[in-house]
Amino acid sequence: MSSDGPWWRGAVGYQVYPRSFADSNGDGIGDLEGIRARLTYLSWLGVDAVWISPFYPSPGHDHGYDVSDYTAVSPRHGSLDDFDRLVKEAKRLDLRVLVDIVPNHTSSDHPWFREAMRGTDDPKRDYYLWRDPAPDGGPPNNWVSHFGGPAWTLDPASGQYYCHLFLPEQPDLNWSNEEVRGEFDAILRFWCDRGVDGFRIDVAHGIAKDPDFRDNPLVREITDPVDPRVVFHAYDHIHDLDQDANIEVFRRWRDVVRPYGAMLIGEIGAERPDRVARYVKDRDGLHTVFYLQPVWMRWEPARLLSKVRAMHDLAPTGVSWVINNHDDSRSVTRFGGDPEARERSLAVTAFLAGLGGVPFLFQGEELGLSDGKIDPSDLADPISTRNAGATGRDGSRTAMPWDDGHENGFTTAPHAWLPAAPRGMEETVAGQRDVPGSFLNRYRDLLAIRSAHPELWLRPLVWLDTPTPVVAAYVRGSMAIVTNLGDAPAAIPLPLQGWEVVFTTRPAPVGVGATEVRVPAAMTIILRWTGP
Ligand code: TEU
Ligand code: CA
Repeated sequence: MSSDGPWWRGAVGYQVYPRSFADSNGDGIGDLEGIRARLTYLSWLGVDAVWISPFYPSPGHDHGYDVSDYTAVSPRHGSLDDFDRLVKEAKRLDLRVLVDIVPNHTSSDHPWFREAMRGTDDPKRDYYLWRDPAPDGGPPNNWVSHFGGPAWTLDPASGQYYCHLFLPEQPDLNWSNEEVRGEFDAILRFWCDRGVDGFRIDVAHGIAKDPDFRDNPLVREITDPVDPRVVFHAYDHIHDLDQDANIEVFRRWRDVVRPYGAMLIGEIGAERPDRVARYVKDRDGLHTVFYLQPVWMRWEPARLLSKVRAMHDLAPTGVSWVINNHDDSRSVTRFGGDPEARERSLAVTAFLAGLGGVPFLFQGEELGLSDGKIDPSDLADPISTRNAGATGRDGSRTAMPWDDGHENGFTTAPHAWLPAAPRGMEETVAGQRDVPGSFLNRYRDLLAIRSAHPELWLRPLVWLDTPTPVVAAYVRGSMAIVTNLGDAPAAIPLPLQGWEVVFTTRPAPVGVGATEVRVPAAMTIILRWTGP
């Protein structure tokens, strides 16, 4: 990391899904104390910041993304004292802590919603989005929930519908209400005062809604009515997502966190890079955005490279780069599911590592994990439990494999909250940590190289011409990153003579000639110019 500029300049983040990281008290559910005890591992790995997915009180219909109290810790995951201890240990290790803030919706168990349900005159009624039925008595418009069915549920007592872009148990807040805005200012300050270094903002692109609640246009045929994501993506979400008013809210948040030096990272689920870039381009709202296209993709290397390049060029320091998170299949599974897919994942990560912004790993990505294997009767994600036959998000959420003991060292309970097939020793931290050249050590080496060469994020980036769209290369100062995501070796022309290879994602020989470099398939290399 550099001492110039904000703390996150040059940093690398790591996402912890708290339910599945480490269980300290043997109840099968990961907790804050489990995370605290493993921070030395993250420090050894070389990450700078840890983003912890929600650990707040929650009925758990969406595994914590249905929050019933924004300023407390769920007993399921520990206590505020545990949180304070975690922050203290993080500071000792020079790690930053980011918490996940869920402003689009609360849990239906949140006291605000319980009050709002008392009737149309309740002072909290306007904290949420209520509409009268359509003339036929049905939902007020055609908006659909991400998790299946309409985005509206009828409250029989008042005869009105409330809006929910996710589960009926996740009613959407009304962000045009000034009091709602004030509540969140206080929530952000609460966590900043407790020592957090920033926030990952859930569904940041969804909080404001069209004031007239107009229908979204249907733009694609609904090919699979069982899969809520197929249904959701058949609409162009011009009225329920990505409204201009979102950006205004984040300008206000920027003012709230400025005195603390805290970072705002938005989860922006928009598809087009120009729409995503809007949230960071004026440098007065969010600091960075998650660009999710690489998390949603199967192995389409040419498309991946062109999307990423477009996103980078629109926001050269404004992207938190990810290829994995808790919402989709792991990249190793999406990229083919075999050992070669692991190489593809690491090659993509190394390519992203020099693009500026803040790269993030998702727990277990550094081990080269593919999706966990779960018995269909144990599936827990509402996408599968509420839509028979749909593939949910559980595959990426199985327990972190620490060693080859009982439940891979995650818990002493008979099994984890999300039971899954055990992983072999070679997939665990213990099985890779002391093995030079292991997948884990290659990740660690990549992070060390990045940190040792600040030019990789500080110097201007210049793209190089490449022979095919599955190859990309750029130079930053005296460093160059060349990626070959094709299935065959590629020769890439280099400017100047005198490059030396400082890192390769896989242990394969690289031929550096006078005017070009030959890179094997599914591999990224980092070069340094040492003079002719
Ligand atoms: O996910 C939001 C989400 O579903 C996006 O990935 C989606 O594809 C995009 O918003 C399209 O609009 C977040 C959390 O990461 C997820 O775990 C939660 O279930 C969800 O919000 C609801 O809180
Ligand atoms: Ca526990």
